[in-house]
Amino acid sequence: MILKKSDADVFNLVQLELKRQQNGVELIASENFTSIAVMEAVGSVLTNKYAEGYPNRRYYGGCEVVDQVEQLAIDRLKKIFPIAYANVQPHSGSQANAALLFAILKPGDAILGMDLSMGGHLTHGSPVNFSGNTYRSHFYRVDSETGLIDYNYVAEQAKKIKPQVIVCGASAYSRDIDYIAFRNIADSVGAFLWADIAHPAGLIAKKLLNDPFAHCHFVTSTTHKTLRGPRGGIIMMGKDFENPWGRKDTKGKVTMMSYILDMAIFPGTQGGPLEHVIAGKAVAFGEILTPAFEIYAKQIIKNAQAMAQSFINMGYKVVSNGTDNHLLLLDLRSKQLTGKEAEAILQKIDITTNKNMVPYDTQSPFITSGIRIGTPAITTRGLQEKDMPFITEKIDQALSHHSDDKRLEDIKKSIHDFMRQFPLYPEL
Ligand code: DSN
Repeated sequence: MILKKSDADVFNLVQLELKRQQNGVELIASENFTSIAVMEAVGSVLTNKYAEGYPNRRYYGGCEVVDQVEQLAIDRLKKIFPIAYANVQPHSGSQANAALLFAILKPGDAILGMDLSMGGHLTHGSPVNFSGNTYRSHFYRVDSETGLIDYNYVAEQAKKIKPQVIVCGASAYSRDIDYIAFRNIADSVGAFLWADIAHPAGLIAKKLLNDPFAHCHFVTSTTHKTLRGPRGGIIMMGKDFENPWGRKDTKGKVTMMSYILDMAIFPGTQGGPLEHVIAGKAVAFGEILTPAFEIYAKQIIKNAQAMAQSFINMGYKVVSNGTDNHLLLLDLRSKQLTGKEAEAILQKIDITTNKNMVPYDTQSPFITSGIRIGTPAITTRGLQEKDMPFITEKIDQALSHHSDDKRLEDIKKSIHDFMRQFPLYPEL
């Protein structure tokens, strides 16, 4: 309550956002509700500390406590995933990806990633992002009928382009990824294989999806999506290995990739690590190591599958006809609505989604023909499969009667009543 007295403006805005999160249905696939313990760590005195460098090799004095914080985060992450190396300093997923590319490519080298319009991510080579500006980017696609990654096309493109790195991982792909197929393709052209697991990391943590670590040279992730931690990024390797370019350290010894990656984060692309956020990551990683998180992760998938089925039963087109993970993509072309319109209509009933391109979309990224829907946040609130039809029916009612403001208002009230059964942050 100190904030309330010292800065009523900011305090009131925080309260408004709390109410928004409590009243509504959060279906943005990349969002979640982190625990109060995580938020306490992020809001702690650790924010005051500079700690450029790494545990026990810093450029500042007074790091004896933050060294332990950062080491704890690394050690816990190594218990979650089968990894030999972890860097917990990236400020975000994009920073993690930027540092990785900075470490392994030279400007002008080629990347082969999933097209943004097919579900890929900006940092996987989009021309409007550093990854597409600095490197030569090429893209693979999904099959127009099945909505699944077209692995034959990936292989053809790889042969043609001879990329230095192939990226697997997406921000709007509802199916599991065949890392073995990707590794075979990467090996056939001598490319590194990088998995960006930002979206499904929490499901991979509990072995509910294929394991990327055994097959990919590098794995990056955010920490705030299905991992349910604070906003941030991480870089990992299943196995460390000697850098193939023969780069040497200051003593003339050929360095391992772990050294190259560490250097790419600091001093390569970041300054002081956010030790308060790293403490939040450590707390979240501790939560992931509990049996309760396994139940949570399984429920995320059950909810997404129940939701996809419910939409299909109501006549909606779900890309790839379902989901293996935490998200689904609704193709609204048969409903004569754009993604932009649908997002705005659902906002009126306090259901938050985001407009998203669907494969082979003819609309621009700002308009789109679909919406992306994810279940990590509503699952944190305690919703289960039996609750999914309530949500999907409200979405259908709103989209079908979007010009009827009175009806939208009634739907919104029923949503607020429904969500009161699933309290969020009652302590706040
Ligand atoms: N912006 C994130 C998402 O919504 O998927 C990815 O960075």
